[in-house]
Amino acid sequence: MAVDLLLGLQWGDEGKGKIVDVFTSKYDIIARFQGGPNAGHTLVFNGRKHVLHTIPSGIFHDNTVNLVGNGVVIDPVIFKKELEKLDEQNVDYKTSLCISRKAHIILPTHRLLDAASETAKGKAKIGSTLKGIGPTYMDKTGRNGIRVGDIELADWKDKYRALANKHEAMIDFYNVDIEYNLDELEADFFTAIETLKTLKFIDSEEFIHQSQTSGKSILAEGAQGSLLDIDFGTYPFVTSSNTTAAGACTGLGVAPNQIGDVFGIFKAYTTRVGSGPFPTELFDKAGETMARVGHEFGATTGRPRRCGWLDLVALRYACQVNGVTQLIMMKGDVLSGFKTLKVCTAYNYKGETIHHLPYNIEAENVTPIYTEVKGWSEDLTAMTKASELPKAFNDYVIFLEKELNIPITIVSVGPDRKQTIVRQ
Ligand code: 2SA
Ligand code: MG
Repeated sequence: MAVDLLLGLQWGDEGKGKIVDVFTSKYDIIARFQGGPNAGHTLVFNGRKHVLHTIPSGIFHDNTVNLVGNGVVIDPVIFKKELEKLDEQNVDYKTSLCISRKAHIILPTHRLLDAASETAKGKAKIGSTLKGIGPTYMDKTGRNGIRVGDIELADWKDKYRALANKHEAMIDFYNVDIEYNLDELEADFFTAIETLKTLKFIDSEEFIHQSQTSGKSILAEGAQGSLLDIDFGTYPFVTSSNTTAAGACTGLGVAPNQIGDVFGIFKAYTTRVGSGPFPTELFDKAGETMARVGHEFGATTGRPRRCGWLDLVALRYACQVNGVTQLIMMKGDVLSGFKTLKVCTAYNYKGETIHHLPYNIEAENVTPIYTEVKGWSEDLTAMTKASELPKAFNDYVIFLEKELNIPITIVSVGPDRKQTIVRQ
């Protein structure tokens, strides 16, 4: 069976966790393929909020296998904390959670290097989540990393020591003020490694292949968003993995011709956390309203998210790069009460009107060109059927479908599992 993908099309925080949770009953396996504890996937059900970082969002369903794929980077300390939260809720993950032996491990010194690098950059910092993501992927591509499979081997601590020593020298090289006690960090790390070892480590590409052959349905769950992709995002203000569809192939071992539906998730407006260009960013009341009503704070770091109008130039680009087959629009409820809504349909790029994403989208080169559409005043949050949605809301959705030429099959009108409306 083909593997379906669920991907964020903007700068992350589109609501992937919620939709994976809603979709899970349709799939046998949910698999994460990139990123790590920089992700914050929020799920709300039975009146409770759950935030996952590394563990796939299918974990709250019985009978679903949750795979942490080879493309993911794992911080054992954060992973242990996530497991403890699941323990508190009596979630039995011993049989339903498995980890690829080829996933890379985030060391305490990777986190320190992330902090040192960001501090050294000063104003030019990426605004990373400081979870050690960049340095861990650097060691992966530099062929120095430690993988989950390594910790099953007798001599892995020698490799660890050599790498941690090198990292310490690199931290010194940055020559920035970073206080840390490596002995304490390592004590936590090695305890967490022992917890990790109690879980099921597998050769995940083989598992995926066998599952496909035996007719199991698989959903690959993306983290962050397409505009944070290391290749196609707003480099250097990106994360260090491929967040786009191709990342699912390399991060799980799925062949490109085995990809089925590609569900693309976007917010009815745009947000970004961390530094980097954001053409439709708002610095006025409208932006403040989106942030306040939409509770726009990072699920991992708590940082306030920057807000702005929907950018169709960027969204069209993300749809192209990912081969999106169905769109899911989130947070339409947040826009209730705006008399008119603006949608960016083109850019003025150095005086010329363009419809594609240029190499450089910094404010000095790009000014958004907006189309205004009518807003709606109705509260959408209690609506459960497509027939209840107000006309102006439907017109907004239809306008976007026409611009993007892809159907918007689901709209979400609130954070709860139940606040999800299938349109067609
Ligand atoms: P990193 O930590 O090296 O991956 O950071 C590099 C850039 O990627 C951004 N990034 C994110 N943007 C949105 N959401 C993310 N996850 C968390 C959430 C973020 C949080 O769900 O809210 O809590 O702050 C995420 N992860 C990485 C990051 O802001 C940098 O711009
Ligand atoms: Mg998030």
